[in-house]
Amino acid sequence: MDSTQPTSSLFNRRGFLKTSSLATLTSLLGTNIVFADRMPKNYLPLVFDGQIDPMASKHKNMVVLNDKPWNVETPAYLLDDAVTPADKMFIRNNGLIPESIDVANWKLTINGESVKAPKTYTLNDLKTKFKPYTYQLVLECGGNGRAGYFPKTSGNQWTEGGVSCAEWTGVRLKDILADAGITDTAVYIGYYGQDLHLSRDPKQPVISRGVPITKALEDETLIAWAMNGQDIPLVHGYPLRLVVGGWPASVSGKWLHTIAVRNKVHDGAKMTGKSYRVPIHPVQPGVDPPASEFRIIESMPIKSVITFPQSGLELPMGQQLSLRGHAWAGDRVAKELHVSIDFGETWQKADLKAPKNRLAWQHWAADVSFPTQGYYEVWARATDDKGVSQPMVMPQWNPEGYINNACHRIAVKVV
Ligand SMILES: Nc1nc2c(c(=O)[nH]1)N[C@H]1C(S)=C(S)[C@@H](COP(=O)(O)O)O[C@H]1N2
Ligand SMILES: [Mo]
Repeated sequence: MDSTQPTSSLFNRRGFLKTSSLATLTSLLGTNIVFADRMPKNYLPLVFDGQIDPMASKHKNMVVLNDKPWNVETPAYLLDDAVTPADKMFIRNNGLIPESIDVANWKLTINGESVKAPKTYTLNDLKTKFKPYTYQLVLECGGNGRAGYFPKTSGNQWTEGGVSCAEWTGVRLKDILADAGITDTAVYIGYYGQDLHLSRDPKQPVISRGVPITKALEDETLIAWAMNGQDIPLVHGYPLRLVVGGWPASVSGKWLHTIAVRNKVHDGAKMTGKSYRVPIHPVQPGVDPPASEFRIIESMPIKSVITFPQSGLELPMGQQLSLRGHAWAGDRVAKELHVSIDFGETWQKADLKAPKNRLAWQHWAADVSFPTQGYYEVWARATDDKGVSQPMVMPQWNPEGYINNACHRIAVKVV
């Protein structure tokens, strides 16, 4: 477990709450404290004794890939909900969870070369001076699927579960930028969050990424303070987060305090070098070209997941199987989804629903029958509105192991 004490500055040495309110505790816990009104004043709930373990508020079958920093993935069958609940949402941290969140004084600053004048907003300004919007937005880590590449690439070995689709509420970034005033030199935005580098050196940046101004100004690009109708859980960016659906989730900055409007491509931590970039031209697996031959990953590729049943199901002979899952396509829309039980030889069309809103994932379902007893694999393959489909086994290999959108497969034994 992480040896740091992410809540230490919230509590004094005797474990009494220093700053805060029930709202903070609720957010840290990811749920309400029932009978909170009967808790002794300044009482420290047991769960906070020692350190915050982000797994305390996660489903027990979540898979820890790394605990320093925390990287936790969701097994595909746990992604079955229409909207991903907090306890089944993957965690991808590059640094340490912030130790003290001063909600009462939290501010968002808009600055950078291409704002008319820097401007600062309190949380209350954001909540009261702008119109709030709620969208379901897919956040998929650029490294999701990395474990499927051969030769193996370094980094967290995500399988299928570095993806979520929660319901985010906040204000449109475009409304804030209109209020602050930007100039026509604006090219990109970059975010800054409050997390600490693993070295605990406050001068070392953790991650500061962004998107072109056109993507930043889309209706669905939110500065969010709520997830699934509640405060954003601490580990997912409490109290404020940039949420940009359809692009690598690394552009959705957690613990957000500043957005810079840049007159050039943002050059913050993990924007440069080979981070979140792939070779411009296809490379032979294992070949790592110089950084100048890489491009920034923008919209994520078409992808889908089978969320029911869990791989390994034993099904009685003669019984139909009702499969289901989700499909998403970055900035595009998934148009069709097909399933195969014979290693891709023949395909059966599934029922694929429209997204709840742009950049939300889409639910699909299909009933399949198996001709004989024995071992089968069920494959799901989505196609986007430009006719691009998922590769069946492995897409173009790349040195950092990004954007593996190969078909998800599950094993079924008919007995
Ligand atoms: N401040 C900050 N924002 C961040 C990160 C981070 O380490 N620090 N990780 C990014 C990456 S790489 C991903 S994939 C998503 C993960 O979001 P989640 O942990 O809420 O699922 O957050 C992004 N935003
Ligand atoms: Mo990520």
